[in-house]
Amino acid sequence: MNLPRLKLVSFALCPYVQRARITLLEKEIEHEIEYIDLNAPPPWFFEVSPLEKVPVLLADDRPVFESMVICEYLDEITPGSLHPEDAYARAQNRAWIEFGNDILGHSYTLFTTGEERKFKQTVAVLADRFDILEEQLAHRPYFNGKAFSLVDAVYAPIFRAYEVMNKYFEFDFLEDIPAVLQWWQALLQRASVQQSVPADYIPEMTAYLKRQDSVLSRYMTA
Ligand SMILES: N[C@@H](CCC(=O)N[C@@H](CS)C(=O)NCC(=O)O)C(=O)O
Repeated sequence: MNLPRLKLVSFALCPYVQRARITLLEKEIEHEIEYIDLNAPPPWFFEVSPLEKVPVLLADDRPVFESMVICEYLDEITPGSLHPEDAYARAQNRAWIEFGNDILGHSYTLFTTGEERKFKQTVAVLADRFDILEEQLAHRPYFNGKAFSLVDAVYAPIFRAYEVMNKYFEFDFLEDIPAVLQWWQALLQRASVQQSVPADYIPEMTAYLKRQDSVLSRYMTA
């Protein structure tokens, strides 16, 4: 494979970074990874990231931004595909990826809101989202069955973050979604998923959540 020199500009806890890294690992693509401090990014970061967000992929120093664009770019420049071959199935997968982005948005509110009312509302919204996901899951062990795909790469980081929160807060809705939980476990056992974060992810994520002046952080430190 004659690929560009690839560097993934990253933040250690970012779920959007993780999906790109999972894609790199699944497709066995040689790459470098550079973690930056999002609170004090290096000056060059502003030149390569128009929205000042990670991930950014540098391909022969040319930036590609937006995590799903990065995943699809990586998928396209390497043999085989992490998307289904059938166009309709691919469209469905992309729609469920959008749904995953929506879950991530609400999850961020869950991590950060300091208002009890907003926290409860967000738990209710997420319960609804996970119920919808439960209805949708028709295959095992991954979203499309045996073949791991980009939709799996998107949900694995979500489940990993919930795994950390679960130790401190009981999400009642998790009791009624057995298919999601099976998918969750299958993903967390996957080598690419395990290798997509630094070794200290759990303590770092725990510390990050506790640092927020949020309802969740109060549960975590109670
Ligand atoms: N839509 C973007 C979202 C990326 C994103 O929100 N990244 C966060 C870190 S997890 C970030 O860089 N935040 C910095 C900021 O908003 O200033 C993508 O999919 O790449």
